[in-house]
Amino acid sequence: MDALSQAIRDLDEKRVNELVEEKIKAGVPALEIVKICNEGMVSLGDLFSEGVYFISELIFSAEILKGVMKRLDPLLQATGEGSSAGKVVIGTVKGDIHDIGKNIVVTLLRGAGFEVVDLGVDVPGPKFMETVRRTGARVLGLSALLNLTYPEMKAVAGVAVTVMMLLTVTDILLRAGGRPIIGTFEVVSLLLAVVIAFGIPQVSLDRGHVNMDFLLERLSDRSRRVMNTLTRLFCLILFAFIGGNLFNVAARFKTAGEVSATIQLPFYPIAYGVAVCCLLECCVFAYEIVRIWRRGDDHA
Ligand code: B12
Repeated sequence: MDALSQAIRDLDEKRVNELVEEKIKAGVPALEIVKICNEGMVSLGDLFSEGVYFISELIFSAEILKGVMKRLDPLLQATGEGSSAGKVVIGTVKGDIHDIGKNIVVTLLRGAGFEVVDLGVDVPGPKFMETVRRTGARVLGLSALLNLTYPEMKAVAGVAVTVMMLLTVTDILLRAGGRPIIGTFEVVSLLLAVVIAFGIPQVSLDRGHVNMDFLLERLSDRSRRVMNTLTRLFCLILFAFIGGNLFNVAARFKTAGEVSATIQLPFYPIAYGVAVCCLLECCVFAYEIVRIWRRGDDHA
């Protein structure tokens, strides 16, 4: 572990600041310093979940990191190209107040020329949807560090399903009168991608997928855990592969300016959203693997 990560984990604020200065002087990119700090925060978080640290230490760690971010912010902003790249709505979902990571993303997006509408923390699902509609933003970023908040992401999927249903029903009714809503098919197809992508992490966490328990139940406890670990690992690799590829596809859509046939909806924001959700799904699988071995949850 890097000395800076260690100093963060040990809550040694003075040393953290010294090491950050040293790294800046040595020409280490600001984003790389953030990454190193993040490793320290993850390790500190583990100590918290093991009961070694308490909430007071967590709060102190946040203060240390906020100090570091104050120093790094101008450097992060300078990494951008400065062109106007589009509008992004972002926020931390309801029930969650973690915002250090989200603020870094905001800084980077602004630095890269995006116009960012930051809704802050503890933001309810409908507020996200309303802001996207009002601002016409093409990218929506949801930040969530607590597992408990996945239902809020599911709520975004829920709103998308409702819009799909209303649109479809209205379109059918208007079609009867010879006045269909142009573009219904395209909007519904894209919303379907949103529904699947934003719903899938919660489905995995709830184990809402189809399981073949009747086979697993015949195995010994250890073999069952190994089997469960292997399936999660396989899914993790699969989703990482799909997510990675989708980022490339989204970038290609963006460069090529790919839009839908009738109402010219751009494809790339949806592709980016689905890619991010695939990576989130990887986190769920990684968490499941830890859970299988940590808590002896053999049916995980
Ligand atoms: C600091 C911290 C706090 C601070 C937060 C201060 C703040 N203003 O943000 C305080 C003390 C308030 C806090 C409170 C709690 N915390 Co806390 N916290 C942490 C800790 C140690 C670090 C988080 C952090 O800032 N990391 C550094 C940043 C740079 O990384 P990041 O947030 O991951 O962000 C990066 C990426 O995720 C990504 N990213 C983030 N957002 C977005 C958004 C988009 C759109 C994109 C593309 C990318 C992106 O980019 C960022 C830059 O690389 C983590 C440990 C961990 N493993 O993360 C626990 C952790 C998240 N906390 C945890 C818990 C349990 C809590 C509490 C419930 C504790 C309690 N008993 O009260 C409360 C919950 C309060 C609430 N309702 O939200 C658990 C969550 C467990 C879980 N999975 O559900 C963790 C994992 C600790 C642990 N191992 O147990 N916490």
